[in-house]
Formats: sequence, structure tokens, C-alpha cells
Amino acid sequence: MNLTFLARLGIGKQNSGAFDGAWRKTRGGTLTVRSPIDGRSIGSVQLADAKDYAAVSQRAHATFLRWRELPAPQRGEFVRRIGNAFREHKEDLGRLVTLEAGKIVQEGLGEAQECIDIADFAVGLSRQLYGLTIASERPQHHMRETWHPLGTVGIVTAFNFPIAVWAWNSMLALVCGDACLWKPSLKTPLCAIAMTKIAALVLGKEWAPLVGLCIGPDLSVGSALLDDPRVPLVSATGSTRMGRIVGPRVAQRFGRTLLELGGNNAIAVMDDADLDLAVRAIVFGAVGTAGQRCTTTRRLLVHHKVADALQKRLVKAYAQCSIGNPMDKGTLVGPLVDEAAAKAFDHAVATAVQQGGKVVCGGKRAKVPRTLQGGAYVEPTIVRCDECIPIVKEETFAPILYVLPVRSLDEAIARNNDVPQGLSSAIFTRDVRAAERFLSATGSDCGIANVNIGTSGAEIGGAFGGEKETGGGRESGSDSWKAYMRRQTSTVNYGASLPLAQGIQFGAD
Ligand code: UN1
Repeated sequence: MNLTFLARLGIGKQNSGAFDGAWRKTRGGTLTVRSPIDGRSIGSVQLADAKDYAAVSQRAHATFLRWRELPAPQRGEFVRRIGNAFREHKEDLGRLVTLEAGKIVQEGLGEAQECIDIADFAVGLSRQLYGLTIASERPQHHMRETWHPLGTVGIVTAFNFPIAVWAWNSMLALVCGDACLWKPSLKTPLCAIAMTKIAALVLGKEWAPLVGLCIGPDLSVGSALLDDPRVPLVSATGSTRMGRIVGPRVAQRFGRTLLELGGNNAIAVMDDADLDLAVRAIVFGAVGTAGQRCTTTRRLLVHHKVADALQKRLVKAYAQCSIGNPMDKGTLVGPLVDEAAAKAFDHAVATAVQQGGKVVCGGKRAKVPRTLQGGAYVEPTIVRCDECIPIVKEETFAPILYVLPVRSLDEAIARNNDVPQGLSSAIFTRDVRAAERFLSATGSDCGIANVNIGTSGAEIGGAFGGEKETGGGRESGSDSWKAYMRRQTSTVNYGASLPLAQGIQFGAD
């Protein structure tokens, strides 16, 4: 493998795991970074510990105190230049994502593009952090609502989107006048180092501490972040199990959280659907990123009249998905992130069969060339479940699609909602009534509900996130920026008397 791009991104053989405006000499242990492609070592990181964390947090906070005074459009100018730097490095960043997370190059490039897009969005926002004026009930008074910078935003990210989720948070946080402190997954530290280097170079010596980085274990660095009173917002992406720890712990100190947790996303296919479209969307949604997106399609709620036909077409399409080295052009399915993920896949397939599901295709470890045998490759899998079985309600981060026949739109909606998670959902139909019903208040209960589009691959312009065990947070587009600021309501009296609200006469005759 040609890895010369690593040097262009500032990645060495040994790397420091903490940045507070300068790369610190950290005190934690050494982490060997392995590529999921073949299990080979691609570098090492000297991890941060709680002391390093404290230094990074302190520098970020001190820099925030000055950054918040810079007019938002000037902050936007820095973000514009960071976005341009992402553009310059797009190819290399895409490859690094492929190398470290194992997704195919097209998806790696897509993730780099997502970073560019959110930077552009944030630049526009930097001139649109609109407040409100509100009619006052009192004469010669006016009321307004203003959005102010919040402080340091703690950003906890998962391996599967090792650069984009930080960018969603940090690009918005920066224009909002905040500092950032990133704790990335220990599976993808090199991506975090590369992104931090790119942003820090643009920010220069004065502002570089705004993109603080702390790569270290949950028990030391993670705990310090959750309990840090200088971090008013923790934006965390990961499992529901992690969210159950992060939420209450941060709430304990009255900090805020923005949680983006598990998904268990369904596509409903009605009997009038365009099946060509549906097949393509289902394959991308279920097989893309080897089933390791939180938006991955995990359940297919298909009208019984078209269930067998659709299943047949899917099996044919799955047979054409080449599994192998994600760096190679023709590959559609790369490795899972590690052996533990493959074991979870094995376990889920075995459990589904035990519970009465029938493996229609896949279900096993994939055969790959000898050079890739250090990676964890599995076959994209379809499991037919004529009865709903318990495993269907769980999220397994692997390419397993459960096919569940339904008899009506109502049943499709009910089953779509009958899982603990509520991230993404979709319906395929040509019937405008069915489509609108799916999107209505009595339809899908998810944060994302699409028509004739799959569950994954959202654009950055919309608010991203979901309900129930997905955690309720919204990141990225729309008015998600409001989570990164504090709201202030102000009433100004420009008259010479002091009328009280609600008509109260206090001390008057
Ligand atoms: C995630 O898996 O954590 O909608 C994020 C999508 C991507 C983001 C996924 N834009 O699939």
C-alpha cells in the first residue's frame, strides 16, 4: 500500500495524542494504530492522560474568552479558510479515512466532502446567527433575544465517521464563538490528528488552542471531559450504552449534552413502489460502510405482495457486491472495524437463526486474499423473518438486513416505530397519500423520515439526529447551531416611567 499521503497530512510514525495550541509531550501509554484493511500497524500515538486533558481544557477556555469577542463574520472567515484547506486535502483525507476506518474510497471521499460542506454552511451562518425582537406589553419598552457564545464544546466521536462528525460540531462551534475539545475514538486517532493539524495551521498560533485534541482512554480523559465545569456542552456520538453514561453524568453538573446514539433504521416498501429505485437504495443503505453507519438500513418492511420479488432482486444485487480491499476501485464492501465487530456479526446471525430467522444470503465470514487476512471481512447478509423476532430490535453494527413482510401501510408504520431507537426511516411508494401519512404526526417517529430515498447518506443542510434511544440531539444543518450558543432575553425600557408587566401596581395608590 502506498502511504505517502500520511506525510502530506502531517502524520508521522509516532504522534502525540494531545494538542493545546502545540503538540504536547503526553504521559499516557503508547497506542499502536492498526488498519482494519489488513490489521497491519500504520503508526503509533502517545496517549493523553487526565493531566494533559486539564492543560488542553485550560488553554481552550482561555482562548475562548478572547475568541467570543471577535465578530462572528470574522470567525467565519477563519472557518472559510479551514474549509478551503479541507478542499486542498480532500483526496488525502478520503484515503486516510479508508485506511483507518476501512470504508471504501468513494465513501472516504464523501466523508471529506461532508467536512467541506459543513464548513461552507458554517461560513454562511456566521452572518446569520439571528436573534428575535419580541413585542413588549409595556409602553416604550422593547424585548429581544440574542445568541451568545457558550464556551468549550466537548466533542466525542466514533470510529465510523472519524472526520465528519467532528467537522459538523467544530465548524459550527467556531462560528458560534466557542472553543472545541475533541476526544476521538481510539480506533481512528490519525484522522483526528490530521484534521486538527489542518485546522490549527489556518487558525495560527493565536487561535490554534480552539481546536483542542485529547486522545486517551474513557476512564481518564473521557471522565475528565464529562466532569469538566469548563465544558458547558458535550456533543457525543456513539452507542446508546455510552449515552446512558454521558447523559446523566453531564446533567449532574447541569452541563448540556447533544447525543447522537444508536439507530435501527427501516425502509418500508409498499406494493406500488418503484422496485428499481428501492433495490439501489436498500443496497446502499444496508451494505454501504459495511453496515457501520448509525443510519444503516437494518430492517426492510416490505408489502407481502412484493416481498418475494424484492427479496430475489436483493439477493442478486448482493451477489454482485464485491468484498475486499476498500482502497481498490471495484470494491463495494470493505472490512468491519475489528475482530470484535465481526464476532458481534457472527453472534447476531446465530441468534437470528436460533430465533427463527432464515439466512437468505451471506451470514458468514468473507473469503479474502491472503494479504487481507488480518482484517475482519464478513458477507453482507439478508435474514428473512416472517415473524418478528427479538434480535430485530437490536442494533448490530454490521451489514445484516432483516426482511419483514407487512400487510399494510399501518402495519409498516407501527413496526417502523416498534423499536427503542428513532434515528432514520424511509418509505418507497408512488402514492402521495401513503408518503405523506408516513411523514405525518402519526407516521414515522424518527428524526429523519424520507420518501423514495434510503435511510443513510443525509445532506449536511438538514438537522441530523433522532428520537428515543437515539438521544434527541440535532447536529449539522438547519438551526442546530442554537445548541452551541446561549440564549439571552433582554427587555429595554427607553421611557421615563417604570410600568410593571402583568399590570401590577406595586406601592401605588
Ligand atoms: C453516523 O453514522 O454517525 O447520513 C453519521 C449519513 C451520514 C452521516 C452518518 N451523512 O449516513
